[in-house]
Amino acid sequence: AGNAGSDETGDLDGYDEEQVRLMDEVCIVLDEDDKPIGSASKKVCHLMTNIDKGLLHRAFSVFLFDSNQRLLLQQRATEKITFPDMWTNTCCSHPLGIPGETGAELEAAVMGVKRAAQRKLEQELGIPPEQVPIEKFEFLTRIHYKAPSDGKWGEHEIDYILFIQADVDLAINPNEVRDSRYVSAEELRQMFEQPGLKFTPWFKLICHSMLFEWWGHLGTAALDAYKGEQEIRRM
Ligand code: DMA
Ligand code: MN
Repeated sequence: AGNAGSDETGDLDGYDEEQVRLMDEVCIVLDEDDKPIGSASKKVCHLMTNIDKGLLHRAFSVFLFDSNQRLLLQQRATEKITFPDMWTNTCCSHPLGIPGETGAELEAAVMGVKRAAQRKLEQELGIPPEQVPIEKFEFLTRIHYKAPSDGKWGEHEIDYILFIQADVDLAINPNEVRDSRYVSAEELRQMFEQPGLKFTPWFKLICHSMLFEWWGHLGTAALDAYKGEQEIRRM
């Protein structure tokens, strides 16, 4: 109980105290060409009432593979305000309006999301930053998508797709992550056949478009052709 989660409009009443606190993070607000046009709280950016008016922000999705080409998945914690309990890629979040994570031109923006990715891999999964050095991340492309969560909350993002191949130590933060597992491509395809499992909308979009093609080229020069795409994919 207590008032930690309350605000003027009561949007955050009843949610986990730590997740409510994180709703004060400052996200980067974008125009449709991924140019920063301002900032707004994580809470403001994820309310469907604002998304329905066109509010768009910057995000990233990390796909971490081990040296056996297996992808690390996570199941989001029950405490998450958006998309709780759903299976998804290794780690997702937002670059913040803080030094080092912002950027107007693509090159600076990519550097910013890589720094944010390293920060969140540690916060969500306990991965030591030195095991995921900035220069090991590969930027593939950007995906512009919109997805409601539960009616009140949702996503509307330009999502930077980052690959990294590294063998890491995990120390899961249970406030963020309920479960995790490494999967081969075949095992992930089988998970989609299991009726009880729910997946995040962005992970489904990426799986049903490019993921398996990219994954097939992991660790080979053929992946180079897919890196650093300039065009934003609209989904
Ligand atoms: C937001 O992820 C980013 C994408 C690509 C959906 P999230 O809800 O896991 O963010 P956070 O971990 O910061 O709550
Ligand atoms: Mn978001």
